[in-house]
Amino acid sequence: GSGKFFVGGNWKCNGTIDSITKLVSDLNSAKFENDVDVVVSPPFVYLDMVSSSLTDRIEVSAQNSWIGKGGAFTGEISVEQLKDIGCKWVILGHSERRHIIGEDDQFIGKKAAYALNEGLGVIACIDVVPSWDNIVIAYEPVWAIGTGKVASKTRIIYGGSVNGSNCAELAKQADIDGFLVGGASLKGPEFATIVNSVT
Ligand code: G2H
Repeated sequence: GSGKFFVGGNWKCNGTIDSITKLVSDLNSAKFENDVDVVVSPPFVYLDMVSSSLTDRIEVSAQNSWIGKGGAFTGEISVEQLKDIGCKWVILGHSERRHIIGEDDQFIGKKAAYALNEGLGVIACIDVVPSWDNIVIAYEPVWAIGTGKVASKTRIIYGGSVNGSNCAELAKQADIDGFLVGGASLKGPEFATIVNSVT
């Protein structure tokens, strides 16, 4: 791995005030290993509530953000608004947004650039690669090409049916720096098990 273990809980479009209050209380009383970045991503309408009731040990993430500054964009949420309520991260390019909502690489790329420029962390999702066995990632930031300046460290996390039973085996793999967890992140104790699978 190339950095601190990272575990994100993607709550997707799930939860009510009641269920999320319970989940936050379970997360607040869970014991997490020190060596892991822990992030949860509630639906927009609960983001502020979660951000203000959750322990500082866990950071919050949005599940989407607008491509630029806010304004006349009905139904959208700006990066500035996310930062205003204490949100530190945003998930961009999740397969559900690509396949169900129809977002494409260019649109997602614009969102990522804007969010990063404004200081949000981006959990960038790639979904069409059938197998990673024959891939090396060539990260070539424009500012580093031919300028003599160099970058950087990138964490690669795995998402897709991670749960309390398979996390230990997955976490052992040298090229997995963490997880993006969907369904299993809706249960506090199981999510804690996954966070603590750090090796
Ligand atoms: C993939 C993943 C997390 P799940 O969508 O984003 O969800 O763990 O439910 O497969």
